[in-house]
Amino acid sequence: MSAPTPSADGIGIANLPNQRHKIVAKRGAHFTMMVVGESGLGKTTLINTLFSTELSPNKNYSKRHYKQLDKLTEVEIIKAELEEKQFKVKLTVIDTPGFGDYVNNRDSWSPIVDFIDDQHEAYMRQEQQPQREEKTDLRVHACLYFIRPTGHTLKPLDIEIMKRLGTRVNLIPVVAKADTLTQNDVIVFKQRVREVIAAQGIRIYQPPVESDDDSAAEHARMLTGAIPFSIIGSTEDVQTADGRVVKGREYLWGVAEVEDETHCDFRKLRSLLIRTHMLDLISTTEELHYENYRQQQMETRKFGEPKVKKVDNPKFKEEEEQLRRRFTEQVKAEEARFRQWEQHLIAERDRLNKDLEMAHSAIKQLEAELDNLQAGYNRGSARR
Ligand SMILES: Nc1nc2c(ncn2[C@@H]2O[C@H](COP(=O)(O)OP(=O)(O)OP(=O)(O)O)[C@@H](O)[C@H]2O)c(=O)[nH]1
Ligand SMILES: [Mg+2]
Repeated sequence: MSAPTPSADGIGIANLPNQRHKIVAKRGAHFTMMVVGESGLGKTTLINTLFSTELSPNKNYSKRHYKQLDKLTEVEIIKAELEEKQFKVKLTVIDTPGFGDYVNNRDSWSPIVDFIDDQHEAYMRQEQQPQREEKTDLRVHACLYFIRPTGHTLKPLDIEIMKRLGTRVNLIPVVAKADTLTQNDVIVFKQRVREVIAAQGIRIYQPPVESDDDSAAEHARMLTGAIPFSIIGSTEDVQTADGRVVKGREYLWGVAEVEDETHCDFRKLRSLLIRTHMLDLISTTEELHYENYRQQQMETRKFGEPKVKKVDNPKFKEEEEQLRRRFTEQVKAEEARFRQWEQHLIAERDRLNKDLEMAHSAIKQLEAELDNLQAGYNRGSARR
């Protein structure tokens, strides 16, 4: 049997040996990948590069390619169907809008984490239905996380997001725009990123090393060593100094080639995704990430009960806390205003009472004077 080493062309899965692969091969595979990262790092470009290098019409795949915009999350869903030797792959790529690079911008990335959870949730709910065929399934099998090629290290925001993603999906970190760093800087940067990932306990996808297959094990080790994959994305055909036409980016010093392994790890990444590890990504998602989600949900709610929406969503908690604070402040301000008004009323009442008393005593005095006058008048008229 042939080993799952990267073949020069073709999806490669059709050739895979073991039993599970045969079963999946019969049904066809449904593979969903997602790109995540700061704005402008080349996520959309990488997707297009994948499509224009691997899934081009001159390869013998049948391809249906359409885009769908999810209004709620603003993700773009691109679907394609690949077929090779009667082995079908339904490929779904989810392009997400990049978030800003400023600190504390939870609002922009928590929808992405929610999206992943929501797909698990939707699948779980469908599993609980009596008719369990024909499920719509957008569970993410591979999530590419784009790292800005700063040459320094991971940013706190990267660490925070990667931690959350790593516990939910097969997380594959990539160094974006590798052509903007020198080859040596890429090596150093990748090493630093690996160190931070290890130190921070970020979970990333590790290609499994098969003990019974030497060349596959070697391939897996080579892939693992290349993580985070450095990427050059481009859909442009450019001409190299030696006259070849390749996908790449043109510079004064020459061409940065997408598919040249000395320039970047694009081929390794593509091989992992589309050729050698697609089925492993699918089965680890089912057996590990989906199962984790399912178990967690089973522990926190009764069977069939709807998801308690956003209970442990930090963004929601923060908002709730802010609302509560604002509400308390408003109540306090209102109370103070009321007390002031009450005091003002009491003072006014006192003042009026005093006025009234004064008016009363004035009346009494006038009455007394009147009495006196009357008495004087009576005495006078009596004398006459
Ligand atoms: N130098 C270099 N530029 C790249 C590369 N990939 C993409 N770009 C350029 O970077 C810019 C942004 O690329 P996009 O693919 O739109 O980036 P994005 O991550 O999808 O951005 P958002 O959708 O805003 O999150 C474009 O001008 C691309 O041509 C790369 O590998 N190297
Ligand atoms: Mg984009």
